[in-house]
Amino acid sequence: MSQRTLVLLKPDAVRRGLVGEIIGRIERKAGWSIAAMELRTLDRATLEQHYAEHEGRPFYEPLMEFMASGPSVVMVVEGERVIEGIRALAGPTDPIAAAPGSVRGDFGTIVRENLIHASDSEESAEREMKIFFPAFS
Ligand code: YYY
Ligand code: MG
Repeated sequence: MSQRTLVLLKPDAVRRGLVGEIIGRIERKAGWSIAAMELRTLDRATLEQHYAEHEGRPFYEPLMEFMASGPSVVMVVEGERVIEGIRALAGPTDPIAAAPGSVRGDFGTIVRENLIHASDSEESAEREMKIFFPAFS
C-alpha cells in the first residue's frame, strides 16, 4: 500500500548536521523516495496550523519558539506503508524512551528537541502535506 507522509527534520537536526544521516535512513528503506523537499524556516502561522491539536498545552509556546528557531527540512516521502514506517524510524516522542536504532533514540535526549516530525495517520498526512506544500497533489 503506497502512501505519502509529511516529514520535518526539525531545527535541531539541521543545526547538528544530522540531515544527511536521517535522510540516508529514509532513502535506504526499500522503495521509499522523496517526493518533495525544501530547507525552510517555518513561520508562526504555518506552525499554528501544524500544531493546532496542541494549542494551550504547557509545552506549546516553547515548542513554537523552538520550531521557528532556524531552518527545518520539509519533505514529502512516499512508499510502502511509509506513514507507520517513518513513525517507527523516528521512535516515540520522548527520545530517552525511544529505542537505540531509531532517530530519536540514537540522537535525542530531551522531548522538545526530538529531531523529526512524521505524520501519525493518513488523515494527518493529507492535512499536513496541504499546509507545507499547498500546490503539491
Ligand atoms: O507526534 P510526536 O512528535 O511524536 O509528538 P506529539 O505528542 O504530537 O507532540 C508534538 C511535539 O511537541 C513533540 O514532537 C515534541 C513536543 N512536545 C513537548 O515539547 N513536550 C511534551 N510533553 C510533548 C510534546
Ligand atoms: Mg504528533
